[in-house]
Amino acid sequence: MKTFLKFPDGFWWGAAMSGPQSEGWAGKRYENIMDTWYRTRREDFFDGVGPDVTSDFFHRFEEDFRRMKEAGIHSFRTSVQWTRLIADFETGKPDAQGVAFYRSMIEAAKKNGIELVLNLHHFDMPTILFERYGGWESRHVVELFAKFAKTAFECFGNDVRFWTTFNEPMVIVDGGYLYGYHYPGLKGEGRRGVQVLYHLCLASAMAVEQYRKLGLKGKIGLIVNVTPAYSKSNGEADQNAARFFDWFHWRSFLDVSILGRFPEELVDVLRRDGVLWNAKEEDEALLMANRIDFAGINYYHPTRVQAPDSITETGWLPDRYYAHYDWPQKRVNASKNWEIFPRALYDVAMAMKTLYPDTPWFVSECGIGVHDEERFRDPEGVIDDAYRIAFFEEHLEWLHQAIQEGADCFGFHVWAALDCWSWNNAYRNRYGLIEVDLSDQRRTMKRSGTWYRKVSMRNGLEK
Ligand code: BGP
Repeated sequence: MKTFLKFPDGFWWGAAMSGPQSEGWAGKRYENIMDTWYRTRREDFFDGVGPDVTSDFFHRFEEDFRRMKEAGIHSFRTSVQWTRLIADFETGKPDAQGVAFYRSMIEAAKKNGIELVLNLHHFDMPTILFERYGGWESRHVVELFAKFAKTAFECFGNDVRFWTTFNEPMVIVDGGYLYGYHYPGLKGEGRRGVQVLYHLCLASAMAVEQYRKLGLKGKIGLIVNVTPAYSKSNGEADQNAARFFDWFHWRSFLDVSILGRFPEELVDVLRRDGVLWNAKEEDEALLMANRIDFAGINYYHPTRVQAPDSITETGWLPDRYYAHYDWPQKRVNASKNWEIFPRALYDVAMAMKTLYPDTPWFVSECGIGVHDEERFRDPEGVIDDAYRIAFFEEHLEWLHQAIQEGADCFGFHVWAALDCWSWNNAYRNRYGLIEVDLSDQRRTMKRSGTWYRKVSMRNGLEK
C-alpha cells in the first residue's frame, strides 16, 4: 500500500537559476570573469559554447514565470548581476537600465505569485575588479561588494523578502585557486585560495550588515554546496579524512556564517601548514555580529574519502588530508559521473539539525543533469524524463524523513527551472523541468515539470 508523504504547510516548491546562466549578453552590463574567460579561451568551454548562449531570460522572463507557475513552482532563486546593477563599482552607484530591468523582473514574478530569492553573487566577479585589484584576494573588493549589496537592498529590499549573499562560495576557492576548473584556473594555490575563502566569508557578513542597517523586513542567508564526506572505514585515519573534508569544504562557510566563528580544528591545521588567512582584529566581531537568518544547501552528490597515502602535491591542497575512493556500491549518473546517493540528503539534514539547531534552511539546488535528452522525446514531442522524476522522488523521500525527525527544512528548489547554460558543461547536461530549444527559444514542459506541479499542488508525494 502506498503512503502519502505530506510536507509541512507552506513548504516551498521551487526552482533555481542564476543571472549569468540565463540572461546572456543582452542589455547593458560590464564584463564578468566568465565572459572574459570565454572571450579569451573559447576552447576551454564545452562545444565552444559560452555564456552568450542562454535561454534569454532577459527578454523572456514574463513567459518564463508563467511557465514556472504551470510547473507548480512558487519560489524561484536567481541572481542580481553585479555587472548589470552597478554603474560605478567604487561608489556602488546603480545603473538606471539595470534597475529598470530588475524592477520589471521582480514585478513579473509577483504577478505570477512567485516568491523570489535574490542572490548577489553566482561566480560573476566583474572583470575590471579582478584585473585592477585581484578579485576576491583583495580586501578592497570585499568592501566594494558590500556597496553593491547595499545598492541592491536599497533598490529592491522592500519588494523582495528573501536574499542570499553568495551561491557556492567554495567553488570560487576550489575552482579558481586549488583545482583550476574556474577562472582564473589556478592549481595548488592554497595560501591564496584560503585568503579568498576568508574574504568571501567577510564579504557575506558585510552584506548582511548592510541589510540589517537598512532595517528591512525580510531575511538574508547564504547558499553552500554540501558534498558530505563518507569515510571508507570506521578507522580513525579514515574518519579524520572525512572530518577534514567537511570542515574545509562546507563547515567553514556554514560555521562562520551561522555560529560566527570558523571550526577551530580547521584554523589550527591551516595555521600549522602556514596557509592561514590574514585578518584584521575587528573582523571577529563583524563575523559574529552579522550571522545569517537562513541557509541554502545545494546538494547533488556525496564524497567518498579515505586517509591519504602520502602528500605529493606541490603547493597546498586540502586533499593532503584525504584521498578519494570509489565506493563499490555506487550508482552513478553517467552523464556527469556524479554518484547518486539520495540518503545523503537525510544525513545532511540531520547534520544541519545537530550543528545548527536554530537556523532554518532549504534545499536551494538539487537536480540531475543528463545529456542528449532528445533520446527520451516521446511521440507527443515531450521529453519523458522518468529518470529525473525518480531522482527527485528518492531525494524527497529522504528529506521528508528528516523533516519528520525534526530537521528545520522549509523548501526544495530544483536545479533548474528551465534548461540553462552552465560554467563547465554549457548545454551538455540538461537540468530543466522545462525544455528550451536553443534554435528558436521554444519552451516545452518535460514530464518532470508536470510531475512537479502535482507534487507542489498536493504538497507532497506518494511513496
Ligand atoms: C551548481 C551551480 C549551478 C549549476 C549546477 C549544475 O554547482 O550552482 O550554477 O551549474 O551546479 O552543474 P553543471 O552544470 O556543471 O552540471
